[in-house]
Amino acid sequence: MMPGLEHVSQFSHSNNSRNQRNRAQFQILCYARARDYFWKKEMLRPILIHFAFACSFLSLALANGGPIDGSVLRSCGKIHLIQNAEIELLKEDLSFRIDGDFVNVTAVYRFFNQGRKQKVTIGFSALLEFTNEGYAYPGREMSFDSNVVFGFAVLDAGDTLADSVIVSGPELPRYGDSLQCWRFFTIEFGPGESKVLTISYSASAWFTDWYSPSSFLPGASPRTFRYDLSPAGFWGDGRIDTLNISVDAGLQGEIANSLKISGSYFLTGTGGKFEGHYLDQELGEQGIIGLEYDNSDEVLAKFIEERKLDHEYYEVISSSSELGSRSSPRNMFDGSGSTWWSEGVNGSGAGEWAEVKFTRDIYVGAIFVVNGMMESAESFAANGKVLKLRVTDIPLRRNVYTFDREVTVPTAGYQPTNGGLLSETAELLLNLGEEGQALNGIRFTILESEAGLKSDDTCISEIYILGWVPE
Ligand SMILES: [Ca+2]
Ligand SMILES: [Ca+2]
Repeated sequence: MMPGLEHVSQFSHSNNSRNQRNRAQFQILCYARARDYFWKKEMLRPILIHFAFACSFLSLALANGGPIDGSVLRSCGKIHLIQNAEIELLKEDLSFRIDGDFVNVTAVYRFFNQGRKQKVTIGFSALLEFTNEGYAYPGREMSFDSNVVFGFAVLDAGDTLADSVIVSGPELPRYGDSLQCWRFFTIEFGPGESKVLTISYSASAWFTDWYSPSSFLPGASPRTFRYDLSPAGFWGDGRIDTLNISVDAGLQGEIANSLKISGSYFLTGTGGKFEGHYLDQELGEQGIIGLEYDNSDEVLAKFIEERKLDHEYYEVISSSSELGSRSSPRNMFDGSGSTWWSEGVNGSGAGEWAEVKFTRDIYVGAIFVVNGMMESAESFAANGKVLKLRVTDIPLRRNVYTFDREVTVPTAGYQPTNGGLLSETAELLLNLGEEGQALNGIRFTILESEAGLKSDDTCISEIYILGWVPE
């Protein structure tokens, strides 16, 4: 169907020469071949308006470790462009909404054709790169319609435009190989016609998460996303009357608090929402807007939800005491921040314990805690929190343990979930490494506590036990 495609696919990026210069040559070569194909088919010359995110290379290398998750989206754009002097880009509203590992991009362009009736082909490009030999990230395939870039749509006055796709690169990509994908849309402009085009898609930020044998938990890297405005300078005289840029980092405190915006545009804002408004801009010189943020709590929360021990392995949950019927130790394992265990003796309850006995020996890899009464800021402040816990197995004889640790309990203060998972507010109590620890159950004994403003009863909202069941 596409004679140019086979031709292009024969080009294989050398494994041993993956420096920037060769990568650039590769892109230009592939583009030249695709462009020749388009020209031979007498399609109009494509104008590639934009869409670029070239992400900084993360060279994390942990001995005996390996990648567990990541994005192969390396960059987009940065290819040869053709000026169309007749069609002016009057206005661009560009917005980025960060959602976990993904950035949702919407660009609304207002064009004006001051020339003849004409068809214009607009191209969008994404460069994907394999960075880990023999390891295709699960669910993150190398393709334009994938978990890396998806939901791509171009609307012309409410109508979705049909597109054609070209993919070039080796059929079986290996470490350092690149895959270039293009999507082309053809738009018809009448003489003197104004047009509003809306382009939207979701793209994964660039990241590589790792594990190491010393940790049961994944190491989350920062997420980076880069977007190149300069190709939009190939419309008209390269200038734009109005440019609006917005970044929405969402209600997630973690992402909004860690977000760094780089580039030549200065965006201001609060509460996770940032904006910039600019007049009469030279787009070709504006280059890249970079976003960098941290969502490691979210990454950990996903891991907690995936690896938390199934309740079918909880035989008995009990405690030395509890404060009435609303403070059962079972409340520490129900996934709710509005339920808690509270010891039931006078004072802060030093020496009181709660335990979960397993139906069989379980390998425990990590334990997380949501300390205090996390129901609301008021109840958190009013009630006691634990400062130090003794974490043991269930003793078969009084005071004889095979596992025994004293742990200082991290307390990050009251953390609203903002509609997210309670596990995002959980703090790490114990990390027992890749090998884990075989246990018949776990007993949590209060050693020290901090009284609340209204009560000295010690409360724990939730405990997550992560591990696996031996064969
Ligand atoms: Ca609970
Ligand atoms: Ca008490």
